Amino acid sequence: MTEKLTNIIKEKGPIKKIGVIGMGYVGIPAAALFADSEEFDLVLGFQRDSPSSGYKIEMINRGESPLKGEEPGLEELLKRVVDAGKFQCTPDFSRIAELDAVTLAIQTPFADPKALEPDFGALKEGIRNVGRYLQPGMLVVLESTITPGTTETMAKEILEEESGLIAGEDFALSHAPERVMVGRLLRNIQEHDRIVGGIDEASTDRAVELYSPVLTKGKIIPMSATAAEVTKTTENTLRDLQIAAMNQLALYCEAMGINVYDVRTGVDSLKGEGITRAVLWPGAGVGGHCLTKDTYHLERGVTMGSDVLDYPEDAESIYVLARRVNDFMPVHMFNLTVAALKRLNKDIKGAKVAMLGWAFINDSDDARNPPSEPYRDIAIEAGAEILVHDPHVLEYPGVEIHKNIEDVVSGADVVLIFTGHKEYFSLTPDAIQSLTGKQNTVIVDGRNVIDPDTFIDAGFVYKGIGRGDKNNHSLN
Ligand code: SAJ
Repeated sequence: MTEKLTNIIKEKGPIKKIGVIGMGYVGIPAAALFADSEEFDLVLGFQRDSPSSGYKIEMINRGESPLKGEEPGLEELLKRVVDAGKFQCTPDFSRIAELDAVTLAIQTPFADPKALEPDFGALKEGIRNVGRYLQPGMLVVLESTITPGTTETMAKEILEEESGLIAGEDFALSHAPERVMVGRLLRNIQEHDRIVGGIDEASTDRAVELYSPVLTKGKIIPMSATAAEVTKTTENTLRDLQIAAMNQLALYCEAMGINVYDVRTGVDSLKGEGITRAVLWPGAGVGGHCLTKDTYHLERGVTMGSDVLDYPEDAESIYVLARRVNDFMPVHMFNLTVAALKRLNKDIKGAKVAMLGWAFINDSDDARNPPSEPYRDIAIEAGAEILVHDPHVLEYPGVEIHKNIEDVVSGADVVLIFTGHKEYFSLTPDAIQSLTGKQNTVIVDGRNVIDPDTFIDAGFVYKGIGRGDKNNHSLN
């Protein structure tokens, strides 16, 4: 920590004016909550006036949220702070110069999911814009999910290069990762504990001053910037690992002819006094924009580490292995499909497959990195004819999403359940049989939605993830 920065900040006084860069599902609620606090006088939301998202500027300045879907409390909060003149949206990045603190909440997607290289292009542009107008004593906070080491290296370098100022001496620099879930944005920001990590103590302290006023139930957990980056990527990496542990167990249970859900109930019964196991759920795969990428951020971060990693020779990272197990599940769904058809002396080639569920998560329209996509790709490759139903997903590039389940199931040889949408829990053998018109329709349950015996007794050829006790049932 340098005296110089501490003195400049003391001279500047408490944070009063804040900027938020990136008017998306992280930036908008964050800006509105800063504006709603008595501690702060003005919040500026910065949005490029681009053809694709420039419309947000006008909308936000009318007090309307450009975010899709239900966000409890956000519309009213936005209206209130805009009408009070405490929050406004602008494309004029030069106004950064009048602020005390700036946060950046800019997406860091994969440039190409196969390459697993993050696309930091938009984030770098945002950081460069801040650097151009950076003033002594300002605080800069990165909220995006980033590879551990990014704040201390890439962000610091760009800000210093653009401003001619020195991080940790002339300005404060921190990382405070977002932990919000669509549908509960405001509540998550207010109630989740907030990880706040500075490149030095003065930066951490200034970021603690910025975030404390918006927390209700949540508390601040201060640490270094790199520890904060590792915390964020690790919380998703460990979740992915826990899911992979259950997916691997499901595959073992199928091989051993037992029901993974009996085993899960048994293991989960060991509770309390610190002996609880985090047993998640096996399924048709892991999708979304968090768990599919954060493991690779963590893995890349460790290569940027200061010391050589001491690790068992030639052993693969368990985290990367977890990703491989989870990415295998759609392939396993395909293998179950082929095995079931074989029991009817049918081939996947030319088979009509009805896929129920495209979204990566139950009862949602979010179809980012859906496990259903790799299944569809390999099944089409193998010559199957695929129709996709999803009650929530409206469209997806290159895939026709049907809204009428009858259109998708009629004449099908195979019915697949890929997403546990609540609509699918009421599927009955008769309804499906009358649509498929088949003596023995194949049904493959990827999300433990249907009761195996109900369908087996009605003549279906059943396969289910983890259902080793049912997957080789006798045919009626
Ligand atoms: N999944 C399983 N088995 C499980 C849980 C999930 O197969 O037991 C699958 C889901 O079907 C889905 C994928 O994993 O395809 C991801 O599901 P998710 O519930 O983790 O949802 P995400 O990807 O939206 O994760 C977000 C993360 N939140 C943030 O990044 C702020 C994650 O850290 C949260 O733990 C998670 O939400 C949550 O708990 O809701």
